[in-house]
Amino acid sequence: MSRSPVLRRLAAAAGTLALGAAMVAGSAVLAAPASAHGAVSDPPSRIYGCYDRWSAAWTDPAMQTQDPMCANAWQSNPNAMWNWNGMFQENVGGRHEQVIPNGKLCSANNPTYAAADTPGAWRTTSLPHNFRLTVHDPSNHGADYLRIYVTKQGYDARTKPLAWSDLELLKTTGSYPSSSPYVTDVSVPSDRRGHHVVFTIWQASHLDQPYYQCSDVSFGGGNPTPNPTTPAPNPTTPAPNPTTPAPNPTTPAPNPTTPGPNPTTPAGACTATVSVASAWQGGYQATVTVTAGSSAINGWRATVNGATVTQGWNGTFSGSTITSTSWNGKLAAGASTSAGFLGSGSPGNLTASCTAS
Ligand SMILES: [Cu+2]
Repeated sequence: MSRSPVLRRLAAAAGTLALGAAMVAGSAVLAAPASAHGAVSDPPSRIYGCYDRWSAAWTDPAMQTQDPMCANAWQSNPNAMWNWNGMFQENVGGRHEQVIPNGKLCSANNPTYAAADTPGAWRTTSLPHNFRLTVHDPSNHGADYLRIYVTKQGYDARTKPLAWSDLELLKTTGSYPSSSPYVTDVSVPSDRRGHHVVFTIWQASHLDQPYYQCSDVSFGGGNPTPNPTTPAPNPTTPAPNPTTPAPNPTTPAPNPTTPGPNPTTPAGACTATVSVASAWQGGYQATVTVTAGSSAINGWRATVNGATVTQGWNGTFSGSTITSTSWNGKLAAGASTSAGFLGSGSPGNLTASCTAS
């Protein structure tokens, strides 16, 4: 069998990855994840599933043939896989369809997880039309509700990025106390056959912090959709630098804290705080929370002192200065929004400041 250029390139990248992994301590890639948040674990959501199936062997070239979409996701951003539990937005106010654009549903509109939006031969979980869905949440945030959708018959998960119009709402649950897991029984119309996507919104209770995730499932007895044998799509980002050590997920994650509005902040001003959501050897993930003062603001610029930002989201980043985007710049008096970033090195003592515009 002759191999396509893409397959050859992937094989070469895997060889590089394997070399890189051999250079770092095995314990770095074998340990349990940091646990600041949670994910849909059954049927496994895309990023969680890739983490769960491959974190102990993420440099194994077999992933490219056995689980090609996971191979693409791991190559796109290994940090995202170790942070499988962070697929959320904040302060959405229930406006899920306004905040998450079509084509970005499976990443929670979080660029860190962009690979999850790529259509393709994601590995599916075979399910009956009545099944039980589980959200695994080591941080015990509780849930205001779980909202569960399934794709309409005819939707093709292998070719089309998921849009809201592809979904049929199945149920919205009541609330759950803050003791994970959150479990609900789901009934899918019997016309669904083959590869479908179950889309779940988990509205956590500790903050206005909804999580968005796609689980690839297969309905209908027999073996309607064999699991992947097709090649992964062209990686859009280069393979990770083999000399970069794998993130070490053994470091416990501090509980992120989000401050309330500060009543002493003057009109037309803002405050910013920074909290580290999870950390590992050589890097960390942090959230910057910006809060308007006693009057509304039209935009903001926050600077994180002491951070070396490698990747950010929900803002425009220049070094460690974050400028608000079109969707999170306008804040009512006392309202908050957040941006996030991956930093290199140790987080140390981070502080943040804010200027309103
Ligand atoms: Cu959390």
